[in-house]
Amino acid sequence: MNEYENRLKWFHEARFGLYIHFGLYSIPGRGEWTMYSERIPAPEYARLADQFRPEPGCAKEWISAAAAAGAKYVVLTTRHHDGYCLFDSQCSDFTSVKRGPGRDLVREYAEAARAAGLRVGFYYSLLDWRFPGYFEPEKYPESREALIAQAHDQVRELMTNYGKIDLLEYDGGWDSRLRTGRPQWAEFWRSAELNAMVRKLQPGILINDRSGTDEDLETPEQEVRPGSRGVSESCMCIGDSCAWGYTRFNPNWKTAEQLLQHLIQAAQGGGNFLLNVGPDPAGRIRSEELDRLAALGGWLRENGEAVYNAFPCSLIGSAKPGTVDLNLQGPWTRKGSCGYWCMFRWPGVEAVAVRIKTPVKRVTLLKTGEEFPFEWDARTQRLKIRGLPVFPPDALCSVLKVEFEGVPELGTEEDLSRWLAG
Ligand code: JFZ
Repeated sequence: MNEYENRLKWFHEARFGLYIHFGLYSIPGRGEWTMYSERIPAPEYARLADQFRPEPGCAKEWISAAAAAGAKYVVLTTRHHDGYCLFDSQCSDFTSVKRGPGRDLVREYAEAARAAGLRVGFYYSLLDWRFPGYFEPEKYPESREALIAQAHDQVRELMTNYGKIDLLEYDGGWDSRLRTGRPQWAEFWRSAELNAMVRKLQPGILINDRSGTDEDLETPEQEVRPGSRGVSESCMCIGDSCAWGYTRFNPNWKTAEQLLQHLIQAAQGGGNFLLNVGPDPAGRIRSEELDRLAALGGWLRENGEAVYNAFPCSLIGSAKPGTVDLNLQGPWTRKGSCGYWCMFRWPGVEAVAVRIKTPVKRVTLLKTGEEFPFEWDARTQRLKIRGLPVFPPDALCSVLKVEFEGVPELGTEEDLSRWLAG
């Protein structure tokens, strides 16, 4: 195992994390981009801090929700694009310690997560809308330099004052007019230097690629997709067409079935799923979100073996949620020589998988261990599982665990018409 794989070990074991977007923007309830999208002047926006009174113990509630969901790590917005820090910062007065609740919410969060055995992730936005030098760096060079210095100083604080941090998720590395690419972002923020400092302070940490340098993780948004450079962590909102931060009148929620399909899809690609909640101004996670998290947790308690530390499987059966897939029942994940056939669409009493090259030893229903008779032969490469229940044994997704004689391999078909003759 090389050094990178070693650092990634917990990440693969985890597969599922809870993302928390919390800040002053929860008060208007129109999402975390409100300050910019409504062009709210900085002093006016800052007054939200005086109304910001998250309930005591809210961080503990986030962590219980994450644990109940079966998530193995959490990521909190320590500071979003509006510049308001949920932590104590020496280089800013716009923090939850100095203005508003008078509490270090990042500390409460990190302590609660560790106490519950969850890995700790910090989201940090490099850009800060309060700086004219972010929008017009040539015109306001002093502001630009102050912004970059703030990023370096605050990342240092986050990496120094809160114990062991497992994951750093940068965001907001782009330029305000989206004219440049990742190499230019890295140059602007002096990201190589920044990340060298982070790794010195937190040797085991995983870092995403949004400061412009490649680092450890890619973070696709609102879509589950394997990484092209590094390992992927796909992040997603619980609703569609809502924001990441609290969206008071959220028009549509994804179902627990859809969310689970995304999670399984992530595992099938060898990556993680980071599912977002946006607590309300009191810091409470709303019931629509809690219900979905609990449903996922219930499923994971019985079927987690198919997801935690599971890796890609070469067998056919991938169905990307939100698309139509005429091929079989759903994706396979794999651990060693075990395949986990995650059936989004239960087939009824008989399930058939094709192009199975590796001999099959045993087939069971993952959640009960009940064994089923099967037929497989090397000539047809068809696996036929019989005697299954008529109705899906799990309302969300039923998993058949198939034990093979080796790592399952996909069979080839040189004459694609051969099956016609039997
Ligand atoms: C960013 C933020 O602007 C947003 O508010 C939220 O925090 C989200 C998690 O991250 O939005 C992005 C960042 C990157 C992409 C898209 C939206 N991207 O790479 O496509």
